[in-house]
Amino acid sequence: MFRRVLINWSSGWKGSVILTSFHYKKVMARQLHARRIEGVDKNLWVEFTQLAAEYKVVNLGQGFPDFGPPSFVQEAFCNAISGGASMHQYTRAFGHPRLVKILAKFFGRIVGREIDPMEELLITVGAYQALFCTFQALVDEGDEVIIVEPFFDCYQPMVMMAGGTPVYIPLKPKKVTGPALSSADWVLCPEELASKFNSRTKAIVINTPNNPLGKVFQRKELQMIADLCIKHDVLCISDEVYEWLTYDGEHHVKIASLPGMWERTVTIGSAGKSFSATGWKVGWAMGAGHVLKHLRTVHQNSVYHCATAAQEAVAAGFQREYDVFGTEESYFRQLPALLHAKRLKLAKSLRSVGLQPVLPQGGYFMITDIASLRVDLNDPSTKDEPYDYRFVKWLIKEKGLATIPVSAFYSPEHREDFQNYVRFCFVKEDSTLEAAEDILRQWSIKK
Ligand code: IK2
Repeated sequence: MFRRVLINWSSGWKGSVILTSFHYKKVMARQLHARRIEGVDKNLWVEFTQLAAEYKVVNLGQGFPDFGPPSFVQEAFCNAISGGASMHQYTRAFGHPRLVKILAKFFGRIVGREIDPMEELLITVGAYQALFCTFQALVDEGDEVIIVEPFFDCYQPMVMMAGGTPVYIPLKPKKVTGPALSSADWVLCPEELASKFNSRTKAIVINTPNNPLGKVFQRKELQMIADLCIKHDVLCISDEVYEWLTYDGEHHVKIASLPGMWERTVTIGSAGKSFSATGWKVGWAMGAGHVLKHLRTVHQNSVYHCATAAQEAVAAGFQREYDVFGTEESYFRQLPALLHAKRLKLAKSLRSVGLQPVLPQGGYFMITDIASLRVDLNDPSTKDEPYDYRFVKWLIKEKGLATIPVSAFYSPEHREDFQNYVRFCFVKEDSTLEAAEDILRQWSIKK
């Protein structure tokens, strides 16, 4: 079979060629997709959420609570929906006025400056879209973006889709003898970090508290990053979606609050994580007006607008939290207290079957080394995958327990060094954590 194809060269030449059907398919396949999506087609969450749904599992995989949001935000959502026609129509494209105003007031008190609600905040479809707008708006072809490993997996494809080059710097366990038992033991090497900055560096991405490790960056560590950003005139993208979730007296510090950093930091937040309502997908980007205006350009030309009623409910939630901030009544105090207990419960279960989890200082997750389990994985369909991918698939299929492979949070360069860890989400009902413990125990008895 032959096919005639019309060609329109950029030089101005027009004509046609005849191709065999084999070459025709290749040419058409090459023409169909944009080059910027090459190499970013795989997605961890799509793959593992689907697999967990196919099998009947106890799900400690993806990071969402299996309990609902607090009643005051649920009521706020119901009130918004029954509150009149305007709640069902478009609101301001860059953020519902009530929401940006209360966020400006709320975070203004934390960063110790007046925040302009209209210029310095952008409401997005979850933190995910805030990240997308940030990378699209600020990263150009040829720019380098430093990413601290382990990292929330979407940073890498988002940098690449913007035409940038990711440059990685891994957190490494401090103690070289014996396993690291706290996320605090995982640190950046100052010299190695400094060596990553050069004239092509546009931005650095940090995530505190970190997903998947649970590290909460200390003021000293943030100051080291801030000094390098200022010295090299580099932006900082600070993903702080777990900002309320710190344990054992740890304290979350916003890098934007350090001297000289407000002007160069985009801080990313999530109402889904703040109020245990991940399905609402309300997030935000916050930063200086001269930076945020570029994010608005991407937003207005892509998503344009986020659900009005969800924004209204989140605004009511933040208003309530503003009024009770720092008191026992505050959800931002109650949630970490609840999760602290769940985190200890999960750590105890993992230890009871001989595992040594890395105790997180913050966030939703706990990672543990699985090398000691010595599972003989003989599924030929996964033989070319990293060990943790194969292990997690086996655990889902054979034992009915869903977790997430940690090497997915590393660059291809460093993935091999971290393929003996898996991540557990502990933001689950106690009954779910107990069901997971039962699975682990049954299995360890049989071994
Ligand atoms: N940034 C980080 C660090 C996140 O963890 C998330 C949500 N992750 O949840 C998936 C998982 O790790 O199991 C986001 C951003 C996105 O937040 P949002 O849901 O508000 O878009």
